[in-house]
Amino acid sequence: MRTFIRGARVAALTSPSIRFRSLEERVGLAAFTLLFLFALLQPLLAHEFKAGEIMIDHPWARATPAGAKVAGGFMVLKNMGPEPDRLVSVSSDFAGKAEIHEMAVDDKGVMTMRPLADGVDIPAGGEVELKPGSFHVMFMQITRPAVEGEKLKATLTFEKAGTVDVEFDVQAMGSGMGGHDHSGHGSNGG
Ligand SMILES: [Cu+2]
Repeated sequence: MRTFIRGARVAALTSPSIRFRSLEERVGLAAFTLLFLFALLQPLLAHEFKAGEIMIDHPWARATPAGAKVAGGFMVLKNMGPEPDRLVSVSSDFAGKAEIHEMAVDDKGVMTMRPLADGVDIPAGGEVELKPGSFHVMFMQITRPAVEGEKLKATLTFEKAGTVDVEFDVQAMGSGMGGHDHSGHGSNGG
């Protein structure tokens, strides 16, 4: 502690701009600045979770309008291991049920989506991105809107890596690319 304070005094003497600030003030200011920056950058910061060899990178869901019955969930799944794995199911208190969907353009050029009963493959040493217009988690039978800024707790189950609790950051409705519109799901809940 002694050395630290002596060091701080030297710094104070050699740096005119901070001469009149106490150590406490400066530490407080630094902490405040960091907190402020963190709050500012938070929506952009990736967050990640891990299950065995699988890294789950930045799960996020799109905010939904009032009355919506479904919400899309997205993330990047990275497989650090030598064996292929697979995301087989998702569950969340937020949704009556959740499915893993694939969105693709069929041979008539129409965008369609279908549930993947076996889930989605994550190749050994590779990754798969769940993103708007492609693979996604479909939260169905939701009873309230997903509000921008909140975190939705969910549980992912992998064939080999097992289950892991994650949080989906809810981001603005316009997030992501493309116009993946789930309104067609709403009437029949799936
Ligand atoms: Cu879908």
